[in-house]
Amino acid sequence: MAGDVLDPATLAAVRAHLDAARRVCVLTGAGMSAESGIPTFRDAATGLWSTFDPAQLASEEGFRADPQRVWDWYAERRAGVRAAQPHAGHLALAAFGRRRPGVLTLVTQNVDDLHQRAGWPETIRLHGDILADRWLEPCPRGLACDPATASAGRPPRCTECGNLVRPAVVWFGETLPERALDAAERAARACDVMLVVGTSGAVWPAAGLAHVARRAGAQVAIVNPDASEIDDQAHWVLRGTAAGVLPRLLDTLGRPPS
Ligand code: BV8
Repeated sequence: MAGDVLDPATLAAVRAHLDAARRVCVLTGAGMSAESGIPTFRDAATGLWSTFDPAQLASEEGFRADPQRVWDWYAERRAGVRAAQPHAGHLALAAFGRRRPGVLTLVTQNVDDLHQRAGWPETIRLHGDILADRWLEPCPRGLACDPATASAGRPPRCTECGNLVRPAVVWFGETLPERALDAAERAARACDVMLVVGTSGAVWPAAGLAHVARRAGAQVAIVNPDASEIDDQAHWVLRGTAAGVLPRLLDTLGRPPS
């Protein structure tokens, strides 16, 4: 938060690159939502869930093994997302994007809707939407029922064919939505600056976007209070939090120099 002790020279250097950039790609992870009260993914398996590996819960295998347990885990997380509000960092990113039309591409690993609620609806979602449902299987009868019509239950079940409802997120072992990943990779290749906020860099292929940007010649800056697995891709590291650093990085970057 505001108490972050940031190196003024690093802050000034990253601001100068952002100010001059024609294209900025921002990649956010679970740390972006932490100050809105949503536990990071690694922390999402605490309390009731502390005996489970989140990657096991966030998998088709885990869901098939115990649909009710996984459904309840998501129900608890969904309630947390609905109760959360975007923080100053989300608002700073959206405001920067609006002040500089055509400059910002915002890519998130997060499954919450905080970037959208902060005013950036065009956020590219690599790992889906925790607030949406989908069917576990293709319908054996070829029907196109709406998961919202499923029976009440934990999880709900299709009244026509017995199909289970599951959250519309990308589980471990599942491929990312092709259009989202392609758009994210194009933005990483084309950007002048990549800003990576609040990710451990542990999950692929999302973590690879920092490597793509670096290889393509972008300046890479990381915002994270702790070390991450992709720090070696950074030209600049700002050891602070999303809500503390982003407003100081972006808020006074006004409209582009005419
Ligand atoms: C796939 C939805 C084809 C579900 C999620 C290459 C190498 C190694 C492994 C693989 C590889 N390619 C594929 C894999 C396998 C796997 C993978 O990456 N495994 C890892 C764990 C080793 N990837 C996949 O399965 C992907 N699919 O590639 O398909 C395939 C399949 C199998 C094998 C090969 C190819 C699908 C991955 C998507 C999984 N779904 N989410 C749900 O949420 O329930 S990912 C999930 O974990 C989250 O969405 C999140 O994105 C991710 C965790 O990462 P972070 O966002 O970084 O969060 P984390 O908690 O780790 O870290 C938080 C960070 O925030 C920390 O650094 C912390 O310091 C910082 N922080 C804390 N507070 C703050 C802060 N920062 C700023 N401010 C703060 N206040």
